[in-house]
Order: sequence, then structure tokens, then C-alpha cells
Amino acid sequence: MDPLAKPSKIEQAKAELCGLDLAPRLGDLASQGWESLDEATLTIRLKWLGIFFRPVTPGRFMVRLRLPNGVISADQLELLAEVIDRCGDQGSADITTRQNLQLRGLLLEDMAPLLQALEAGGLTSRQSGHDNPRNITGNPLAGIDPEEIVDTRPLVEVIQARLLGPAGPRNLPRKFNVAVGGAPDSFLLHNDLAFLPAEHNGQLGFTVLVGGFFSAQRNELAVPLGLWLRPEQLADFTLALLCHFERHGNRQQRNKSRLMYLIDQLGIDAYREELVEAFAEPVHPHDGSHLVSRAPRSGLGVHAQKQEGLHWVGLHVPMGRLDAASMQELAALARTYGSGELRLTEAQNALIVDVPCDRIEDLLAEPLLQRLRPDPSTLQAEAVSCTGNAYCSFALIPTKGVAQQVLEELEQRIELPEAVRMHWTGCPNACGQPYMGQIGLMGAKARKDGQMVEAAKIFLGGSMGAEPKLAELHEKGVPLSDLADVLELLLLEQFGARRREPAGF
Ligand code: SRM
Ligand code: SF4
Repeated sequence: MDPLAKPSKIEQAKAELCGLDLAPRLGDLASQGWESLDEATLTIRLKWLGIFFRPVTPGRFMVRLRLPNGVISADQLELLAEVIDRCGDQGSADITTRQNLQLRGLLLEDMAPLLQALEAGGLTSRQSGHDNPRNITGNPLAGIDPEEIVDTRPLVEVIQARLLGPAGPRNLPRKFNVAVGGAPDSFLLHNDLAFLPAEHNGQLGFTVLVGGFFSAQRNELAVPLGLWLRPEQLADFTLALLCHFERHGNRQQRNKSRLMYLIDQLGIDAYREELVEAFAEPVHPHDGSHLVSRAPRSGLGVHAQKQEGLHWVGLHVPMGRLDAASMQELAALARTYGSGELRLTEAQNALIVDVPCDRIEDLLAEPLLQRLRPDPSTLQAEAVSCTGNAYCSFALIPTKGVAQQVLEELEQRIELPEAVRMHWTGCPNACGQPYMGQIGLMGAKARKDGQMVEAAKIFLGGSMGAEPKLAELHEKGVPLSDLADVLELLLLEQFGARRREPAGF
């Protein structure tokens, strides 16, 4: 990195004014009207407050929350349902691939009251976008999981509090993903910083992995840093690592600014030494071995919790998209049948927790469960999809719509014995984590009959199991009109699918 090189335009905008300082001015900005805002405020700074300008729906903003560990209460879900309900037809919400929620259809004048309402409801959207530490993920079953190694909720909460607190970073060189594992199926290697449960001298703590990320340029799984930490050290260590990244990360080339590039530049040993010095607490060297050994459970259906007599009921949310009415109903069900708490998963589904045995049957008979099914088809069960071109200007295809349509078409044609993890994403930014799918699909363009048409690249072989592996390119551009046929063949030949008998046979 050339220290004399001029900082990028984005860096200049961030240095001029931190988006967090816009919070008290949101009312004024709204009275000016979004059209009069300068580009840096509209497209960069507002993201420090979790507010996203959507060029595809100008004037209708998206708000990305933070839901540490994917935990949300019925009251909070209801509050969010009311917010999008007020947006009429434009209002909706998406469960994201980081156990989180995004609200759509909001006006700039909604923002000041919304941020106040979020705070009053114990929620925040702060620093959820752009060059900030993103929603911190953990075991979606934390605290109720019979297979739990360690409850990730308090750890995730303390890390979030430290990062958003007064000493937390305000101007990172790039986005930053942190995750804490707590079960044998906590796959987290796509994060910049992942803590995986590990033993050291008979004591349970965490081994540290660094540098995982996906991008249009490069995709990497996190690598062992060679350190072991006690649980109570995670938050301060994360802060020290982020402060180091804030000082030393690349601010000249945005496409080389994720943490892995800094690790490449310093070398993992020198990087570790610098962190150990910055952290200034005793840490232990570690070989990186850990207690995570298999791909994440879907969590769908009825499962016994570790608390005797209680169950969680995992509901499939098609493509992670919710409307206000479904959110209200979901909140009401969580209150009526459970303890009033829900969990969101990276697979974009929702779990109702703490349901006593004698309430399960009634819950399963609720009309909402015909749409948000505990037992979706094996094709739908593990499908994940990014936003797509309905709201995202990077998208090359309408991801959620295409995914839903193709899967429904395939359901008519084939039977699949076991769920196949299909990850759909609209462009090479890979928000839908296509490299983690057994099948990954990515929006693309291809030529068909002499015309450029919407298409999908197909990736195969991603594994989140004991030997994690990123999926590799299999087809570089299948026109969307041929996609169901191509996937049908793939599922028949490689995933044990069988053709359905024609109707009336
Ligand atoms: Fe993402 C940018 C949506 C998870 C990699 N991502 C975007 C933007 C903000 C682009 C934009 O301004 O339109 C998308 C907003 C669209 C919208 O209106 O919803 C967007 N990303 C999403 C979400 C909503 C996809 C989803 O449907 O679930 C996910 C929100 C997570 C959250 O709650 O915070 C989301 N994005 C991811 C992930 C997956 C993950 O975190 O596990 C990745 C890959 C992992 C990673 O970051 O290393 C991801 N998003 C990107 C990138 C490429 C980053 C890079 O280093 O180049 C971009 C583009 C960028 O940052 O320049 C991007
Ligand atoms: Fe948008 Fe591309 Fe991310 Fe999909 S993968 S949400 S299209 S940036």
C-alpha cells in the first residue's frame, strides 16, 4: 500500500463527517427532502444509522436492524410490523443471511421517530451498514439447544455493546463480520472474525479464526490465528482487533480492504504478534482445533429443547420475506404458545421457542403455519436468497422471485429425498452466500438465441461440514428460462432426486 496515495472518495466523505453525527439532524434532513441531500450523505453516511437509500425505489428507504444472535421478542416484532404496516403496499421485511431483519418502504420523515421507537423497544439499527461491524451472529438455538457447547447470547451481546460503545470504531476501512459459535454445527468461516468453541488445558474457551469473506474479487474461509481466549476476553479482543484494523487497513483500494488483505500484507505471524501487543492481556497459543464438526441444522419442525417439556418450532419463511400481517401473527403465536421469544436463522427462517408439549398440536394447527410451514418440501427447506433487483441496484436478476418460481416448478417435477442447501444470490457480491451451498446460484447474463438474457451461474460442492469447502463454478451462464431444466437434471444425477409420476398415472 502506498502511504502517499490519495484516499478514495468514500474515505474523504467519511473523514469529513461521521454518519453517526447525523442522528440528531434526521428531522432537518427530512424537511429538506431526500432529493436535496448530497450524494455522500444519501448513499454513505446514513448507513451509519442503518438507513439505506434504494435507487430502485427512490424516496422509499430500507432500514437494517441489528439483532444480536438473531434473538427478537414478540413485542419487538410487533413494533416492527406496525412500522411496515404504515408503509402500506410498499412495506415489507426480510430476514437476512446474518440472522437479522431489514424493513422496507420507509420515508425519510419516518426515520427520526423510528430510531426513537427502536431505542425505546430495546432495538437499534446503528452501524448496520457500510464500513461498520455488522450484526453479530451466534447459535440461533443458544440457551435452548440440547447440543449446546456454550451459550453464545451473552457473549454476542457484550461484543455488540463494546463495539457500539464510546470506544468502538466509527470509521473502519471496510465492513466487518463477527460471529461466535456455540454448537457442533456453528459454521462461521465466512466471517472476518470467528470465535469457535475450543478446549485448552481442559478449559472451555474459543479459538480465533480470521479473514473469512466473500466478494466479487475473492472468497476466503477464515484461517486460524493461533490464539485461544477465555469467554470473558472475546469482547475486548474484538475491540482491540477492530481498532488495529481501523488504524492499519487499506483505505486506498476498497476492493483490497477486507481484513484478509491486511493479514496477507503482514503475514499471519506478524499480524498475531501485533494483536497480542494491542490486546495487552495474557492469551494462549493454540493450534486452531475446535469443537465444530458439521453443517448447521435447519432447525425447522418441532424439536425438544434442553429444558425438559419445552420445544422450539422452526418455521420456514419462503425466501425470508415477511409482510406486516405475518409478523403480527408470528408475534402473537410466540406469545400464545411460547415464552414470547423468537429466533432468526442465517437460513432466513424463524423459530418460536419455549413451547410446552401440550401446546404443540394447537400451534401446528394455526392457519399461519400453512404459509410458514414447519415441514416445507426438501427443495424449499434449505433455500436461501438475497434481495435481488426489486430493491438492490447491483442485482442482475430478481433473485427471490426466480428462486421461488424455479423451486415451485421443480417441486412439480421431482421428489428429493433429503434437503439440498441451495443458496441464491443476485450478483458476485455473494450476499446469499452461494459458495456455502451444495448448489450455489448467482445472477449473471448469457446469450440465448442471439440476445443477452438474464441468467445464473451455477456453483457446486460447497460444504459447511467437518471439511469446509467453497463451492466451485460448474456452469457460467444458464438462461433463467432454462434454469429449472438444468437444475432438474443436476438434482436427478447428483442429489438422488426422482421424477414424479405424471398426474393420473
Ligand atoms: Fe450484502 C452489499 C444485502 C449479507 C457481501 N448487501 C449489499 C447491499 C447493501 C448493496 C446495496 O446497497 O444495495 C445489499 C442491500 C440490498 C437490499 O436492499 O436488501 C446487501 N447483504 C445483503 C442482505 C440483506 C442479503 C439477504 O437478503 O440476506 C444481507 C444483510 C446481512 C445483515 O443483516 O447485515 C447481506 N452481504 C451479506 C453477506 C453474507 C454474510 O454476511 O454472511 C455477504 C458475504 C460475506 C461478506 O461480507 O464477506 C455480503 N454485500 C456484500 C458485499 C461484498 C463485500 C465485499 O467485500 O466486496 C457488498 C458490496 C460492498 O460492500 O461493496 C454487499
Ligand atoms: Fe444485492 Fe448482489 Fe447482495 Fe444480492 S448479492 S443483495 S444482488 S449486492
